[in-house]
Amino acid sequence: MDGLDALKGKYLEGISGAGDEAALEELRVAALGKKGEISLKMRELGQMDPAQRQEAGQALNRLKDEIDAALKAKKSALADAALDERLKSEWLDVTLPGRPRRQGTIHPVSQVTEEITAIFADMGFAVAEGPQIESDWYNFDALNIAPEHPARQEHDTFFMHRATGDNRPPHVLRTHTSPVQIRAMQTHGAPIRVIAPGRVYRMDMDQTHAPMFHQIEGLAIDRDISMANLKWVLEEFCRAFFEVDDVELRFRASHFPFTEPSAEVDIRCSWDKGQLKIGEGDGWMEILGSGMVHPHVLRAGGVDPDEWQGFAFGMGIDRLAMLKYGIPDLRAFFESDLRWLRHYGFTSLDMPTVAGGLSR
Ligand code: 2NL
Repeated sequence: MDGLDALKGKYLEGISGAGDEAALEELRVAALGKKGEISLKMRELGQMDPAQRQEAGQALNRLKDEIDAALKAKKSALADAALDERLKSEWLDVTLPGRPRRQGTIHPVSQVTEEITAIFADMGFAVAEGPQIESDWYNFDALNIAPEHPARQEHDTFFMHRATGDNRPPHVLRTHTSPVQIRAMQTHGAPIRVIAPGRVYRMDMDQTHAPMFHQIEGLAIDRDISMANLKWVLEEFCRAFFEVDDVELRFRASHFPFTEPSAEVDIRCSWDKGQLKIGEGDGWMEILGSGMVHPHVLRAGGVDPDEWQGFAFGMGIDRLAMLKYGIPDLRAFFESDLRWLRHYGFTSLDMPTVAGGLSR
């Protein structure tokens, strides 16, 4: 058959020079497709006499097979080259050191809140929460804090702004978590055992005071709750919190508008070369305020003081956290600097702290 050598030369040359798969496909269609040159030649066989047809048919089939094989070989060569190219550009140095994972820690205030909450939960206290913006009734009046009390002055308390003509009762940023317990009394009545942890706000700012800090207050009301119950609960708490068996507490007569009688509570401690040790020595350190709930306060909570009585106490969480973990200043809290927190032994987020966590 004429021209087969020329066809062969043309296609094998084309295939060997093809730059990509699309070019190969074009060549395949041009040669072997339905209207391809080889296919057209196959059709011519029908007009030949048998001897010619046999020879030409064999030659055409050989050519077809050769082009087929060249297409396959070139296709796999192109794929190999593409893979080589990727391997060259996407290489990975598996000997590089790993990148450290950034990992946070539980904030000391959160951790200590959780610790304190868990200890009181074991003694049957439920956790209560309430708004941080309170009416002055819940923050002051209900707690038997008289209108002329210094805490009501503008320079101690953050008062919420009111538009002129807005005559609703004033609201404040709560100065203690006591309003939470008033609300709990109103909602649940007596008997009741709750603790209220949370943020509180006072206009105070120096080396040891921040305008926002954390307080936890406790309240237990029943028919014959006494100062003896208060003493046991607080001793039990200090034993668990400071992890010392021999705690000794000292109750000093004091005054709060919301309790009568009132007592400030000191814990026995020693200062050894700047190191505080709880439960030993001849020093005392104040850790909380407490007392028997004032009848006016019970009444504000909707609890009849002729039928019920109870104790209450309040303490600063930030200071307790600093005492327990030996944190010397407030920087660790404000900056939440991980180097500070790690320095004081605060664990990574994925480390278990108190079993069960804080019930909220
Ligand atoms: C302190 C003193 C105290 C209370 C808080 C309280 C709450 C209700 C009724 C009566 Cl609802 N009392 N709370 C009682 C005594 C002291 O806190 O020095 N806190 C840092």
